[in-house]
Amino acid sequence: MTAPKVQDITPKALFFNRRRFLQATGLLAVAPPLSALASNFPFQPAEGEARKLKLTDKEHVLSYNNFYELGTDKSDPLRNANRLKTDNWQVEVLGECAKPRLFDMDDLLALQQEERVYRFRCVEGWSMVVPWIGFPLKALLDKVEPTSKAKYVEFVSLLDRKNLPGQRFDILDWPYREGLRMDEAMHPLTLMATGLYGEPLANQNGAPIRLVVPWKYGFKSAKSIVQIRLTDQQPTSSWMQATPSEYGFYSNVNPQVPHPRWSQARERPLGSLLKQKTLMFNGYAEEVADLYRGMDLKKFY
Ligand SMILES: Nc1nc2c(c(=O)[nH]1)N[C@H]1C(S)=C(S)[C@@H](COP(=O)(O)O)O[C@H]1N2
Ligand SMILES: [Mo]
Repeated sequence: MTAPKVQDITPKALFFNRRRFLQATGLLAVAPPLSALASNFPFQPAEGEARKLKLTDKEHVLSYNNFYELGTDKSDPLRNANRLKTDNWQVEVLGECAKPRLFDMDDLLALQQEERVYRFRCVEGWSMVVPWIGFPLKALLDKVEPTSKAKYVEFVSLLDRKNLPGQRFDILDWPYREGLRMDEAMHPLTLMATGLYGEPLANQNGAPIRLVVPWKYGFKSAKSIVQIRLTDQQPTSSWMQATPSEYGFYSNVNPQVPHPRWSQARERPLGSLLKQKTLMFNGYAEEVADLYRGMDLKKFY
């Protein structure tokens, strides 16, 4: 399989424009509702510099995964993908906010979907470039009106011990939990992804909705999210709980701070035999360095 070219996504761009047209003319009310199962999956294609990054082959992104609920080998999530049940999915947003609420997938897909081509770096040393589709997390959080006490956001993935084979073992303290500081969560780069390569997310990539935080190690990008909690206390992620000396709260990509057991200076892009240098904040320093001004990044790893 080869990476899609701009011309391949043109029909979807047209569909998107049609939707915008319907919105502008007030005709959307009579258009069919959006659904993850719909054959049309409308989004605004990525533009600008990001489009110039060389995309990782879709085949790698769909078959080389970390999703411990579906097994710990890289090939397990694809093999066990049908064990993840995504019907009637809902995401509960609650905690420090004025309007806590349950969102179903139609609510979430109605938030304007756009394509974002991001670098993605796993803490284990491999990397990829993925054309995600989704919406900024900020668009969702704004809907629930966070209070002034909302300093952090906790993400909780699906708990389904009956169906998810990995949850029969205490590899991690299930369900998988991750967290961000409020300003990180509201940052325009922070995405709730619903698709990749022009299609709804495959189960092994965290269907039907996952987080993508491109300047942090991959494990921060929690998959198959069912709950988002606004809190006044820094949440403890599943990885922090399992191995606090190796995994901190921030987990920003930083080639100068080695993992206790290996260097983070270089990475291997999936599909390539050669390694390349890892960039500070995974190449997003210009956008995010200000969030950490004055912090000792060795201490806040
Ligand atoms: N719920 C959940 N989310 C998860 C994981 C997981 O095991 N469970 N693995 C993380 C890790 S370590 C990485 S590198 C990315 C991998 O995403 P991908 O398989 O879509 O490339 O998902 C992250 N999100
Ligand atoms: Mo990872």
